Amino acid sequence: MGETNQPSHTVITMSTDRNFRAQKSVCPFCGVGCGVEYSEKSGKGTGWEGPVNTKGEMCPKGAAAFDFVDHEDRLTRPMVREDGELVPASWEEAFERIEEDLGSIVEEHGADALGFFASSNATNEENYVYQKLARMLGTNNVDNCARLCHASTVAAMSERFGAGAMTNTLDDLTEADVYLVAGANPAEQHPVAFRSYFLPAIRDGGEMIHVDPRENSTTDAAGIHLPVKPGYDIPLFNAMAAAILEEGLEDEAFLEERVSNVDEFKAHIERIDVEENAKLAGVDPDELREAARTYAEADRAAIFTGMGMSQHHCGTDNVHSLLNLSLLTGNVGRRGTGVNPLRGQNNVQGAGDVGALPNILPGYEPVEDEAARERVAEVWGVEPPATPGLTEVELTHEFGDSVKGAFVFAENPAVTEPHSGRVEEELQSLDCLVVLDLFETETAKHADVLLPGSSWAEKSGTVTNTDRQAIRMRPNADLPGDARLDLEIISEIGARLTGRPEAFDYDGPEEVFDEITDVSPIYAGMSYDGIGESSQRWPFPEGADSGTEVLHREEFATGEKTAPLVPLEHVPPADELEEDELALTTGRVLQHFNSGALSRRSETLMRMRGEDVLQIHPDDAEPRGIEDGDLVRVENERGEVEVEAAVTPAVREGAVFLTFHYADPLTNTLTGDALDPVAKIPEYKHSGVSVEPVDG
Ligand SMILES: Nc1nc2c(c(=O)[nH]1)N[C@H]1C(S)=C(S)[C@@H](COP(=O)(O)OP(=O)(O)OC[C@H]3O[C@@H](n4cnc5c(=O)[nH]c(N)nc54)[C@H](O)[C@@H]3O)O[C@H]1N2
Ligand SMILES: Nc1nc2c(c(=O)[nH]1)N[C@H]1C(S)=C(S)[C@@H](COP(=O)(O)OP(=O)(O)OC[C@H]3O[C@@H](n4cnc5c(=O)[nH]c(N)nc54)[C@H](O)[C@@H]3O)O[C@H]1N2
Ligand code: SF4
Ligand SMILES: [Mo]
Repeated sequence: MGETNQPSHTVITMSTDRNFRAQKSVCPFCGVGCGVEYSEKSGKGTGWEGPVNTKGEMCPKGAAAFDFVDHEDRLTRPMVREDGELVPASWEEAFERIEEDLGSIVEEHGADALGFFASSNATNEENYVYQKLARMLGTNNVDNCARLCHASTVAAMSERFGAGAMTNTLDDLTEADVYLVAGANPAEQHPVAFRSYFLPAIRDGGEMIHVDPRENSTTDAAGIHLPVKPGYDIPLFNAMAAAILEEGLEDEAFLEERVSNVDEFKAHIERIDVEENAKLAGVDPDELREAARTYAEADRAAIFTGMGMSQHHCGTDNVHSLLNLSLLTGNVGRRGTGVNPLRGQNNVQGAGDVGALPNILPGYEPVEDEAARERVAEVWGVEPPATPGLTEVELTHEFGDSVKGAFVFAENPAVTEPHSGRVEEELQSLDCLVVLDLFETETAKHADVLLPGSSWAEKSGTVTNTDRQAIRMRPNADLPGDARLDLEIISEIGARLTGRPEAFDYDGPEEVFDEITDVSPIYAGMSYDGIGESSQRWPFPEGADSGTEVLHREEFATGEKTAPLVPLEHVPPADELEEDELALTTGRVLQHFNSGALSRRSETLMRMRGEDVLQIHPDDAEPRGIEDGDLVRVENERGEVEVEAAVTPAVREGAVFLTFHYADPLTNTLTGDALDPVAKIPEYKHSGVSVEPVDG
């Protein structure tokens, strides 16, 4: 299987000559989806002129994308746990152990006693075969870390617009006059999209409004910054809606034609006091009004939304509050407008598209839909189960109870799920944990079977980027040691566990992609060859010439002409702040990536940004006797971490900020169990903590 990879061989030590070569592939990091390939000259990643980075642009992570590929920590042979220790094993021994251990759990307790963690870091083909494996075994317990990411955005947008994805494309968004960026920091997290698409438009006269408790590199480009208190976005956006209605800036014609529930919404918003809500949200009322005017008066205004909105226990309602603004002002269904979630990893969009979610089949067809299940059954020979499975954090919480065994593919929940102390105990309580990764991660330390997979640089397949473009990856290196292709490993496990090898007998990713186009209506018109060295965008129905760029033009993807306005109330954060406590919010920096499994293994990136620091405002530091560079203890009832303080007015007073890129300090020790009731996304962006000097 695979285009130019060797079949797996028995070399145990890392090969020094991995036959690195340049072939057009896709950056393994963020959802922008830049074309990256190996450079003979530098031994680093270099950009090719891809569908998104059309001039070959890249950020520092793209250049460092090969650093971890031949890192000495790479797993090069399977390991199985014997007498408490992970010891080397042959592939046959590892597969037999999985067959026996996961197989006997299914026999004894049923397939719902297993949990399958799919991966936003892996290709469409790998995720598709992975969810097929779970569903053919008889469980919908399959999810990916889109759950921790934009699950709330997808829930709100699917409900009202009928599609949980960017309404527009990076290209047409350069035509926007105003960018409202809420809870996102694209200058650091989506650098090429920011620098090549938005920044030129802003320099050309576009205006940016940034809603973020911190000033960061994105704020530098913003004319208006609303430093909202973490967790107080609904009062803020309700107040913007109220200011728009007070000043008569709504788009009456659009409301008439394309929007429902207008009167009820107006009645709700009329009761809102702009000044009071601004105060509650911690922002200046005049600036809030100015932001409302700027957004509503623009000919084309586009919203970008990120983790600051989605990762709250009211994440779905947070996003609803943005959808209200776009509908109220007629900013949807046209170029340069819409509501645009900037997606996380290079394939978080695709992992959901191909069905690695517990409630939907490939193409976002609900598992409860009998016709959709029958369509899938025609291709698989087995009908998927009809009841939605458990979501990622729910699954972890069931470990040791109803869920006895788990398969974790290319995720590192021991670092990235909330309330790490609890996660660690839960991982430990499984009868069998199978991990497929590149490294012996913090999660892999709990594995009973640890499988050495293929990195981005060794595989072929497709990934779907933030603006819905499927792009192809091609191998730039041979596999290290005895490692195998992820697709081959998942297919082998599928064949063995389901006892239906014919359903997992693929001649490489192209054949899998063909099956995806058979099963998933939104990919139906695409083809592997058609993508070639370019891209294809969904929705791409059978028989169409190309995919759709701007969604919801004449009607919404729900099939309705109108979408409703939704009245919303403020939802207080789950952690009530006790006296002296500060609101901890968490997030990212340019040089690191998620659990750090990859970025912490790049010398270049580590040199650019070493240890983690706690951002704290001078007015919060001073009374606590904290000075810049002091070691501080950050603590709550769930645990504590020690970290250096960076005293800076960049973070608003009352809030502190940590990244979650390190196993030490393990930031998620402090985050809590609260989940959004609809999307089941954790509240990563608000935890009550005390902060004090370590020697104080
Ligand atoms: N360099 C880098 N790039 C990445 C990643 C990475 O780890 N490193 N990860 C990728 C992934 S998986 C994702 S999901 C994306 C995420 O990309 P972003 O959404 O940009 O990620 P975050 O930094 O988590 O959060 C964005 C901003 O939300 C702000 N914020 C915190 N709390 C609140 C709040 O209550 N309200 C509001 N309005 N804002 C708040 C934070 O201060 C932060 O600046 O990035 C992707 N790209
Ligand atoms: N406090 C806090 N926590 C958060 C967040 C936050 O903002 N704050 N953000 C959340 C979000 S948005 C996300 S997306 C999650 C991310 O959570 P995770 O997905 O758990 O984090 P990653 O570091 O991306 O994990 C990727 C793992 O896959 C492995 N890997 C990478 N590529 C491959 C491959 O091709 N094959 C194989 N076999 N393995 C591979 C890597 O070695 C690594 O162990 O974290 C969440 N956690
Ligand atoms: S912007 Fe994203 S996709 Fe592009 S090089 Fe940087 S991390 Fe990779
Ligand atoms: Mo994410």
